[in-house]
Amino acid sequence: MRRKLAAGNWKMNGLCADLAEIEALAAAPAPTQTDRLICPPATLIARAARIAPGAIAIGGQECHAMNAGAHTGDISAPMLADAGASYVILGHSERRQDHMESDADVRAKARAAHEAGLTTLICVGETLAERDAANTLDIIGGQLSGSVPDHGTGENLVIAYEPIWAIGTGRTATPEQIGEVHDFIRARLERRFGAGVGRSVRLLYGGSVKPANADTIFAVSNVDGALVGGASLRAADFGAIIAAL
Ligand code: G2H
Repeated sequence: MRRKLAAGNWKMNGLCADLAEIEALAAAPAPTQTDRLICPPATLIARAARIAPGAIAIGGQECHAMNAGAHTGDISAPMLADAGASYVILGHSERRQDHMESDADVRAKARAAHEAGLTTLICVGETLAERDAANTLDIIGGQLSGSVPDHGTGENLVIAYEPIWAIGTGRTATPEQIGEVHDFIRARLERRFGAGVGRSVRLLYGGSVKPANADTIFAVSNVDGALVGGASLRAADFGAIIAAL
């Protein structure tokens, strides 16, 4: 039985005052079957991790493939762990697009993150042009083979399916579109890692998830939770999404 996961991706949003939203989330009734995760900007990780350890997990939004060295402006997986993070988002489409991250980059970062004891939340997703050309499953399959390292387990790996055309646009994929891709990802993981591991990896949907559409999305097969951007910034909205899980 997979636990549910509600993951908030604050992206480049959040100042010290916004830590109050994590406090408010921690004060809300704790769902028994659901893990709650906030990935704030790196500047807030250490403080966020001290708010409610055990109740609200904290994650980074990115890490370098090397553990240390001359890489100005970068942050390593051991640094994230040292600051109190237990997860890291990798391969988000905004990173793939803005920082030219390839599948091989994501895989190398994931390896470093696993060595540091972090759970990786690896993102995959197609563009609108790829969907319109009926290439969605090929694209997702390629990203999975290229980005996910060989030693994935139910504990160190979470996959987030985020159709790029649904991110921050207010457009969500239909339940049928989500179900088709999530079932495909599950089958691919089972084939690669065996049924035991393949069935234990949690699959999240991301892309304009909101309180108003959470129920519909969470009813889809093989959806174990959500990676939420804009609607995770306020505890009231994120709490409502968590309650729907
Ligand atoms: C997709 C998602 C979180 P939003 O990027 O990763 O953001 O919910 O704002 O579409």
